[in-house]
Amino acid sequence: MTLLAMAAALSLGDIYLQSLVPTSGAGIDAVLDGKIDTGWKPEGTPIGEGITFRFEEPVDVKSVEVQGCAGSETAELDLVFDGFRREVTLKDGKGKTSPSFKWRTLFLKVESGSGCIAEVNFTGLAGNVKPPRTVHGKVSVSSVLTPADAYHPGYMFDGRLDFGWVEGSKGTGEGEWLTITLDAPATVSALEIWNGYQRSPDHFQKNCRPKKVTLSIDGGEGIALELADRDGPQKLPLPKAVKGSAFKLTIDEVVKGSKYTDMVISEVRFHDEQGPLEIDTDDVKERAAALKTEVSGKPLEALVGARMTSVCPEGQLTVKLRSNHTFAFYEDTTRGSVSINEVVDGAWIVKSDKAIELFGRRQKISVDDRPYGSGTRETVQITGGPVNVTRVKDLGKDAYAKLLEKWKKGPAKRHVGCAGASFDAAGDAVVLEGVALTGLVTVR
Ligand SMILES: [Ca+2]
Repeated sequence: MTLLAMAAALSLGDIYLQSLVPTSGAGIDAVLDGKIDTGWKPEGTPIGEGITFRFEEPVDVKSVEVQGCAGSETAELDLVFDGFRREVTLKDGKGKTSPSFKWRTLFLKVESGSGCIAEVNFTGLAGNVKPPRTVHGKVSVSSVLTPADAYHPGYMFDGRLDFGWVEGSKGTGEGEWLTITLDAPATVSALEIWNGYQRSPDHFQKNCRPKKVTLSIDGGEGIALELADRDGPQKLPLPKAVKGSAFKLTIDEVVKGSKYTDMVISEVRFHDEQGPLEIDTDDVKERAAALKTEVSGKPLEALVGARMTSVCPEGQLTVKLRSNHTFAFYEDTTRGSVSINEVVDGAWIVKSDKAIELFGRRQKISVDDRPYGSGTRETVQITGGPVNVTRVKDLGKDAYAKLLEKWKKGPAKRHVGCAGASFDAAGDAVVLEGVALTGLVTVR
């Protein structure tokens, strides 16, 4: 062993991820516990589901090795490193890839197979990769914008940068507060805040974000802190580390949004002497349980967690509504010589037995490859609104015939131009109709 190798071996420690977030499903820490008999499995249809691994700093790994659970001997995965996609095939349950660049965020996406992942191993790092360190606590806030399922304070601690707490009082958020009460006291040396609404630059600009805040620990004297007006994380060191369990953050001054008066914080983390500390709250789990109760016995129940795809091949639409109130849909269209790929994701809520509402962002990539075409263009915008969700058979023959007539005159015609879209063939299919989302889909 060379001196360098010895030094490296001696310095082996644990590397804590900043975030480890599954799109759905519980027990995500099992993919990093070193045991092949424990694993993570998404809820519902596995295709399109996945896990986000985000490191504190860019990493230079030698390889990423994935081990499927027993029964997942073959599967196709996409490993997306900071947006760069590598295909990985599990053979005899194993597969790996070696990104040849530094990256910070990996999205492991299931393309086929059972979706059960037993282990993910990162080689070439000076330590073992671990889930974020956590401390359990409760959060309360001065107000929440309606609907709370889209904006509740638990979203400040869910590891997702695109979900946050949105206050719901009149005004622009000055005087609003949040309190975090930890089960066990922690010695906090800094706060880390993802300021404003970081779902997209559009969301960030249009909503209010804190500028000056006061932190009070266990009712002690307030510590004044100031945030920069930018997205990404920002670490706010305290003048000295303070041990406590009740942390109250009051918003004293905001930067006003260009469109909305709502103030947003996307993510909050503590730092103690060992590094970042994630706060584990029950909000997201409780709301997922409440959603299951809400849709129980209703037509929506069969759709939650299921993968819905277009009835007609030309439709090119895939929709997923998850029980944790997140959704994603993918739509590919062609207009003349321009091909358009759209991904829409965000939060969804139940509006009624026959309608949902979406709150999200639309990421649109259009490609025009003609010699004088506009090339590749990418835009991200706020989108959402109500969407009627009705089974064809519940709509009835006459109403469905009227709908077909209307759709055939517009862009939705590609959803109904095939034999499978006839009333008799499409009985169990679902009509989705709204500004952000329209199509005829079925669970496959
Ligand atoms: Ca969040």
